[in-house]
Amino acid sequence: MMFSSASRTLVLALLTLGASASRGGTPTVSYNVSAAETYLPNKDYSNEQLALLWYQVGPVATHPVVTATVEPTPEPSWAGPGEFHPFVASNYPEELAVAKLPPGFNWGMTSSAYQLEGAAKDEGRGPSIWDLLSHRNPNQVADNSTGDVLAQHYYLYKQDFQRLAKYGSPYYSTSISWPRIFPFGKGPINEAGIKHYDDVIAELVKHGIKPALSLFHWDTPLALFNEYGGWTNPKIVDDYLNYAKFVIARYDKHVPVWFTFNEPQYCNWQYSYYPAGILYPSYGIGPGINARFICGHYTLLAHAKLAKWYHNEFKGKGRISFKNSGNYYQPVTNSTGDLEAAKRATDFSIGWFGGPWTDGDYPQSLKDTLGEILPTLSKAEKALIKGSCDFYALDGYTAFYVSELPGGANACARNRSDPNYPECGSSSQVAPNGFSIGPAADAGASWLKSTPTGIRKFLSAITKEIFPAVKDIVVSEFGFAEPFESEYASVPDAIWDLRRTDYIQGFLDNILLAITEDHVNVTGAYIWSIMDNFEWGSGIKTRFGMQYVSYDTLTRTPKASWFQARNWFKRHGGEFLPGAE
Ligand code: PNW
Repeated sequence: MMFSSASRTLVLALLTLGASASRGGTPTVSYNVSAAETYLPNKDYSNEQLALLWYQVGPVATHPVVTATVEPTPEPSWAGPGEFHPFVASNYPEELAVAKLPPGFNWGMTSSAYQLEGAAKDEGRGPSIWDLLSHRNPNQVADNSTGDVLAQHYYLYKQDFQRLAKYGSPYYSTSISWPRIFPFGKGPINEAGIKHYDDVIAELVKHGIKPALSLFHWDTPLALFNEYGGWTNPKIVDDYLNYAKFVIARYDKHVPVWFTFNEPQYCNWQYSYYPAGILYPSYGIGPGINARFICGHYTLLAHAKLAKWYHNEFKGKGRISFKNSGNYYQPVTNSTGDLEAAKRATDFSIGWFGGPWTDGDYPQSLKDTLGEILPTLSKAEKALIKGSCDFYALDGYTAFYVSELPGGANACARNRSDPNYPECGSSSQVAPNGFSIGPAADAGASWLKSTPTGIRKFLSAITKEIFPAVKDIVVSEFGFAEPFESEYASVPDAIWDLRRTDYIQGFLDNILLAITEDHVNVTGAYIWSIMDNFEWGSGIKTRFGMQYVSYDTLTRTPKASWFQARNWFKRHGGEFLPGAE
């Protein structure tokens, strides 16, 4: 096969498997050393090792037709809707009548590797923990979907980028799949995976689309989880650096924006609740609050090490940061308790990873509340973290009201069995007047309400109060899951996504108001997502795409929001590619 160097370990080749291959069955793996074959020093064992990893996942589906890279066909001429129903109007016609975006404003669509590529087992890719979780963990994914096939972007990227070029957005933000390049997370390199990404980057460059690339979007190589528990073990830092440096060295010439990590806050749920019987590290700690903060710790260190290497040693050409999952927390009243609760909520979400903008350390409230649960940062580590981001990247989707707990935060912070520990505040998306804080998204994204004025407040709060050191902020993701979109029997009905269209208009308007009225230096905005994809625990039924994906025919159809966004960027002086329609 396509591994460039042989792995010398025989350990996994010695496994005798007695695994139940059906979805939901608990795999049992017995180690039968007596059945070992003689170790042959010149034999490449990586294919056996890879087969064993995939055996742990179980049978992987493939698309019946699209199994190789497809050349693009001519684009249909798409005209947006609007003859009998207008687009969504701006709520700020006077303030924004002549408002223009600053020159060079970065904008475009987004996606991530596992959520869009499909072709899960093809061309030498190793499994990530998400292959295992989606296949093996009952109730992990609400609609039982997996990332096996999806929109087959792995083979249809040429068509997808041709469409983006016609759309004219100058940037495209996506991620590289670590286990496509290093199927075991480290060790042998998969040449086919590299060739694929070489082609992907070349295709973007051909169209003049600038890639903003995330090196990690939650798809930890399964082999590293098996070996040492993924992000709960310090070994992950070097393995990540080895992979990330390889990718940067190869593509930096063409990549003006690097994200070391997508939302390190994912440690909250990925390492709190992972099913210990299914993800079963042979080394490492089990799920829970310790794992959560250890995961965050090694993620922050890995980010800082890579970013410092990027500028100081590698002398990279681009800018580097990580994407933060952050929502605006509004205190319900101006009482001290509510104000403190909102501050705590912010500390525990974006403050946790705010070191690059402060003294490099964790917020005091985390240290006081978590005690020995929170790893300590040495002086040298703090120095490494401080200043390790070139700009602030905010994935800011929604907003919450926050109030003080009835017993106060302090009692909770001292009591680890309090159900609200460690955040020790109460957050809600129901306003005091009984309405939800904004119109709700699909039930599969129950955390998401449309709150456009929240993003404006948040952009000011981050740059003026929370991290005044931030001089440049990018909204690296925002987007909406139209309620019930998968319920429509007809695509023409589904693509009139009025609530998403309203969300996009409102967010863009408020991002521009933050620039023109509040003087916040917002330098980019990226919409999640280029097309419908795998929404983690909600699967494919919850759709975030600006294009509708018909999973039977693999057709992508632009929705009304796609046109609304393009009209908005045209009206407000957004830059378009020369070939744009
Ligand atoms: C982001 N929240 O995740 C991720 O980067 C994407 O992979 C994901 O598909 C997208 O948003 C939509 O969910 C988030 O609870 C998940 O506030 C949850 C939250 C925010 C972002």
